[in-house]
Amino acid sequence: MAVRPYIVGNWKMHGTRSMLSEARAIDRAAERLIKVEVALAPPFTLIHATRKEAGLIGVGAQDCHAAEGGAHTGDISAAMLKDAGAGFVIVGHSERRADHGEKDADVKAKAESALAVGLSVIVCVGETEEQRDAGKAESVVARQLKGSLPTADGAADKVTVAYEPVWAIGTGRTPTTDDVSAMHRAIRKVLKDFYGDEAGAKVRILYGGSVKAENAAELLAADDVGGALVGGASLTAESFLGIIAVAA
Ligand code: G2H
Repeated sequence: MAVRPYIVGNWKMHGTRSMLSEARAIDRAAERLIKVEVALAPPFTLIHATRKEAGLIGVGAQDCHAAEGGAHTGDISAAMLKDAGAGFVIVGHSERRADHGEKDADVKAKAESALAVGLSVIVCVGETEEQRDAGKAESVVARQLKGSLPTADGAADKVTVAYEPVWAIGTGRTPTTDDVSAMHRAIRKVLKDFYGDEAGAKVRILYGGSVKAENAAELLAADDVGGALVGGASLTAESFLGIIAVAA
């Protein structure tokens, strides 16, 4: 595991203001857990309030539009996220790719837009079960990375990759440690080819997909796992802090 693991909670489409107490509790505990970098990505509606309530942890968003602004009803730009207090944005989550038809080029455009306003990005990649069964998991993920990663100057310093096998998301199923290790090694190779050896070596690679306190130790021990992107188990302070405690 990385020297200082990065544990990010993705609240997805969960959370009203009543959940701010969970963010506060996570933030208070994070003060003691200096060995772990902790962040939350609440829904857009809670970013500003979470930033105000939780001053120590990172706060980010789950998506942004690629355009700087304009006639895009219902969308949110990277600059708006920054203004609301976000420090990072997740792009290319498989739920966005599936629900909104986002392609690698869209994900890349969003990542570039986020970097342009000074946000960091978490770029998500991952294969479906069908692709894994067909022996294509690594080639699919490599293709997603090459198409989705931003290329602006200094991009590698602001990018984190999250490997989330689609079949493991919210299902309770997880890959074996060997499978995670093999994929993270493959992702590292792509990152070095893409950004150069030095810059590509520094990019953090998170694992995501049904991470909980009970399986976190095993998943975080796999090769080149720099932390976790956590969905369901980040919705309460108790379950999220259980994972953070394992990572510390
Ligand atoms: C994967 C993950 C968080 P969960 O999507 O991004 O969610 O932990 O619920 O599988």
